[in-house]
Amino acid sequence: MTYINEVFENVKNRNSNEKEFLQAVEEVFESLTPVFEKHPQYAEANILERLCEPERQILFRVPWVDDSGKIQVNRGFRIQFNGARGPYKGGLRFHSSVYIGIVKFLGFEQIFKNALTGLPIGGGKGGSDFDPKGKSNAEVMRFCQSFMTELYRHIGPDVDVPAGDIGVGGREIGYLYGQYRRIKGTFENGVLTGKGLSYGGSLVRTEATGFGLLYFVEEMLSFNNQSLHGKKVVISGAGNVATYACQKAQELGALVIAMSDSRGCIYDENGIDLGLVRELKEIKRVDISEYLDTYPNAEYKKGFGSGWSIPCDIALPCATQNDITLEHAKTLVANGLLAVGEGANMPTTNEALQYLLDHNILVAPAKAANAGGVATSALEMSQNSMRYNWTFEEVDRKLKEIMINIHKNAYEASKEYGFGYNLVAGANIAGFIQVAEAMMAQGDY
Ligand code: NDP
Ligand code: 2IT
Repeated sequence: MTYINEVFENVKNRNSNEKEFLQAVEEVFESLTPVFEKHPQYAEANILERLCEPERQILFRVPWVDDSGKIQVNRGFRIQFNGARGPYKGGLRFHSSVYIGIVKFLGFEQIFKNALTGLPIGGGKGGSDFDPKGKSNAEVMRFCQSFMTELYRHIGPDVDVPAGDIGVGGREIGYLYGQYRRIKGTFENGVLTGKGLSYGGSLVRTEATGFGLLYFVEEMLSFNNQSLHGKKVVISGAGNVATYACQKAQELGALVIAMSDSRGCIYDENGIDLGLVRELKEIKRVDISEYLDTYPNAEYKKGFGSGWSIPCDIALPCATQNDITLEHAKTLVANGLLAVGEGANMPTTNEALQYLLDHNILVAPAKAANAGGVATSALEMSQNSMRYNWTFEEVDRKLKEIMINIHKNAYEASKEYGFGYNLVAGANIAGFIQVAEAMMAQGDY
């Protein structure tokens, strides 16, 4: 058995109940054979087994009082996966599906993504099985305060810097920071990113993941003599990543014809009215199907994943993991798909990903394509350290440069290790080598 297969068997045995984590590990390992052939020292140092075991896993109780006076209990997680390149960095996800396997898959992906940004950040992730849906503002605040009452002792601007993810946006980050400041008695705002502008947030952080995704996709298309102009785009999700992906796609001349939420998808062949989607999902927090009250000629397709049956040139999954299945991939390809840009983390199953690559679809993989969010978080940390703010244009320019650079590094790694133009393999390899080198240099046994 090769070293890589041997480690994967061990990881499977040790984490047999964590299917999302195993999926993420397998996807990375599939790219690494030529790397281990060229660098046998990584196997000698048993880098892979070390990489798959988090440096630290924190699990905690989060008790809080709901509006009726009843005490509720949720689970809190923070996984400090790999700190070889910098303070642990990665978001918090609040969603009823959160368990250790989800946090570990996200943390594992984050290690390589963060390395790809070229900025000094390690990999981590956290969250809770708390479901913010249907909770009052006061309940969300009390939950966030209780969550931070335990988390604060494990994080810090040079230790571990959480941010948002599904279910955690500007409101939640504000409540989390308020509690951190109250407990610590210092204004250490570099401890969280995605903050509001009034207390040290960075311009462009809100838009960064969606904008960065489109900068990356634009670069990938232009490298292949294509462009976004006039392309039909289907986006899944209607949250932070999806809305700013939609905005930038429209600005770059694409026609976004569909968006979705967890219950279904709206299809508007004249082009999605993003202002209305934002009003429904961000302000009113209602079902996306209400889009049809204003645009009765649009179509509503029930069910998660229903958007992938709509013929399009570019698919941008921006909702959650395992959104594009093999069946969806077959339909998309049969309908003439050109490219996929992964805004969400691991939105494509491994079988679907292989099918897309086998059919010469251009794939912008999540680790590379959605790295603009965390890269801008790192820029927020820099600004907090300097106690200074860059302008919107300055941060946006840096974000674009970073995305173009990630594309270049992923392509070059892919070419160097015999994968041609395969950004999935290239991103895995380029990210892995950065982390492996930092671990080797530090001994880190
Ligand atoms: P949000 O909570 O803002 O939005 C999530 C969107 O996805 C909502 O529209 C939600 O619908 C929809 N959705 C559909 N199915 C599911 C499901 N099963 N679980 C959760 N959401 C679902 O999250 P973000 O936009 O921040 O994150 C989207 C994806 O992007 C995630 O994979 C995240 O890890 C990734 N990501 C986020 C970054 C960030 O900076 N925020 C950075 C990099 C990646 P509904 O309204 O019905 O819940
Ligand atoms: O998946 C991700 O990269 C994020 N949710 C953003 C993490 C961050 O620290 O900004």
